[in-house]
Amino acid sequence: MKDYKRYLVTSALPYANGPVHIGHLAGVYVPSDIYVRYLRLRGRDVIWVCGSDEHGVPITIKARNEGVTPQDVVDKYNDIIKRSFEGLGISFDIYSRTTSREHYRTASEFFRTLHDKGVFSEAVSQQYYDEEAQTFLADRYIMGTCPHCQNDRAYGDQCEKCGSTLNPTDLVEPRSMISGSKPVMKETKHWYLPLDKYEPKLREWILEEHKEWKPNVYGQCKSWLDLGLQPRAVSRDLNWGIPVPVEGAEGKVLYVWFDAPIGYISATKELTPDWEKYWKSEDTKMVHFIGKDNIVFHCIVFPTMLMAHGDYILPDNVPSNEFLNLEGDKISTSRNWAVWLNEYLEEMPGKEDVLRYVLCANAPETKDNDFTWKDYQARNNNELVAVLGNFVNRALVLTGKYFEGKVPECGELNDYDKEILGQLPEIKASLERNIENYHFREALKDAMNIARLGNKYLADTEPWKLAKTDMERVKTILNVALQITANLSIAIEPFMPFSAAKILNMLGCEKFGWDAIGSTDLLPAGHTLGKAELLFEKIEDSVIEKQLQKLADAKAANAAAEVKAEPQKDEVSFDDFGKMDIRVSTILAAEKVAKTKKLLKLTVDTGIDKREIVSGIAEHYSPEELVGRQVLVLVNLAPRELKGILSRGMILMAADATGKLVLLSPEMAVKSGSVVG
Ligand code: B3M
Ligand code: ZN
Repeated sequence: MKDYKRYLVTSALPYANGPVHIGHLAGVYVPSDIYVRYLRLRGRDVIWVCGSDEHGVPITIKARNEGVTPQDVVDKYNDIIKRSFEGLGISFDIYSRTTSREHYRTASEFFRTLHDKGVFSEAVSQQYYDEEAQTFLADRYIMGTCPHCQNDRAYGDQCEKCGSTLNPTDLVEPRSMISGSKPVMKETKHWYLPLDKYEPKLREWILEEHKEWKPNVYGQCKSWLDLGLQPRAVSRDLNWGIPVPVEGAEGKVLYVWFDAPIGYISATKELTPDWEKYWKSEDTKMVHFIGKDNIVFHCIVFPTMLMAHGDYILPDNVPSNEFLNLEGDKISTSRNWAVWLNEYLEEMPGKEDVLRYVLCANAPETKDNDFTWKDYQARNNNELVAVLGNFVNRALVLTGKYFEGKVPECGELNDYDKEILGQLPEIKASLERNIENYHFREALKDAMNIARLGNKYLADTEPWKLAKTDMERVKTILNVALQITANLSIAIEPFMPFSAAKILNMLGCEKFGWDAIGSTDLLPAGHTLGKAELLFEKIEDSVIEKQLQKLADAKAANAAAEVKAEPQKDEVSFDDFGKMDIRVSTILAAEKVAKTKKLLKLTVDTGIDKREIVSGIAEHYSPEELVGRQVLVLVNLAPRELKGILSRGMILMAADATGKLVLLSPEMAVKSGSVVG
């Protein structure tokens, strides 16, 4: 085992084109925060870098769709992501961003170094070009018909309907998503990282020297290596990104997956002037925390870049997690099928540690796993409230009750006391083994076992019964229970820092160091405790139902979006249309029609006259919200008798494919009777 002097921990840079969700947290950020908090507690020399990944095609597409610039998009989401990480206690030493000046400088220099060493091969290839928009088209900007399933909205790199991976040239009738025109093939030059040349070195480094890597990571690397590596383009024809810093590269930028990992280096430079000892000394342990879709970039591509550069160390481990699903379905940003961290923090205030706990306890460490709100509620109520919160609360409340909140003297420990306290060192050793090996689910169980130990101790010794007969014994029991509580405050800190801080507050003491776990004299007799408070509260069904309703609404919105608009009706002549007399009108009164669910009787000022119109909108609008509104009325529709009411005209509505009805109103108030044409 190498004797490392320091640690360099990185976490995948989240794309700044949307908030982070529980999948990102379970896969990457909660595990890495646990690991770094533990290293800090042990007094290790550790730095932890992260930041927003702000280039790439998805950001430019989001910008186009929202009619803003890519910089606007990344500024918005970099801020949302950064603040939400802080809100959950994800304690990076620096959270930077890849549009920073330092990153542009560092990434450009890195590319230039490899270029000047002759590492890259250059090649000319044919790529789709939009002559109207005067730009090459990234795969995501090309749409056409999928050759496999005939989906006419397949992208140049993937068909989202049948999941096929595509090349733009596979598409039938390709069209540019920028101008809608038919793209043409045009020559373009790019620089290629020769992964194939580094295959033997990678094979030796991974398959021989890192057999200890997680099977899901090791296996994926082996498959990639066994398939044979190909040169990979590290530049793109895009106008958003870091310009390729060599002559003849106008209009070309660094491929986002070339620039992003260098973001770890530039963030370190921004963090400390000693950055080189972390990145260039063999006695630094570098660990990359990522999700499984980033394995090839962190185990094959970025290490090749570092090897080719020559000055840098390679990662000691890349403990990637698998994916977290949500209520049995894949988390999807585009379908809004996610629990967004920024929304969670707003809607569930004070429950940061509940989410951290559940995402760690359910982490997809070796296989995909599922997050359900029912499980979230159960773990909170049955584990956090009933085990952890209950033990701490009893230790504090009983001490308050019998000893005015001061730590009682500890008498002679009996064999049972010693047996209970004797389990702490083993729990500490198991915690260390599990965290050092990235088994955070198991490590969390170890930490919770200290609370279980405390509950068992109180249940077996029943100090509340002894209080009538043997107060000296009660003193010893509660002193032991408080020492266990102090141990707990250390062990849970990496996992639930907010609760650890509350426990220290209740104990009235400062943070202990990691090695204090196992000590039975952390709280001296006579020490005054702080005020007892509940660590966790029971989560009621109504809270969960609200979250489940949010997901149901997202599903319904997706269903609506999927449903195609009705086909166009037969053509009509201009004269046909001219026969219809549509007027802006104002609703003066509205009431439900008795014995019907759908009908409202409206009294309408058409500007010509005041009349009654029966309309089938009772399930979409209440009478109150209609009075005073301006609507469009077809006034020369033949009158009809409905439920005994003579209805003279029709209120025009828009109905979407799911049957939802909305009123049509002029964009500003106009005189009733204004003609619509
Ligand atoms: N932006 C995250 C992702 O693929 C990607 C990570 C970059 S780490 C250098 O979702
Ligand atoms: Zn398809």
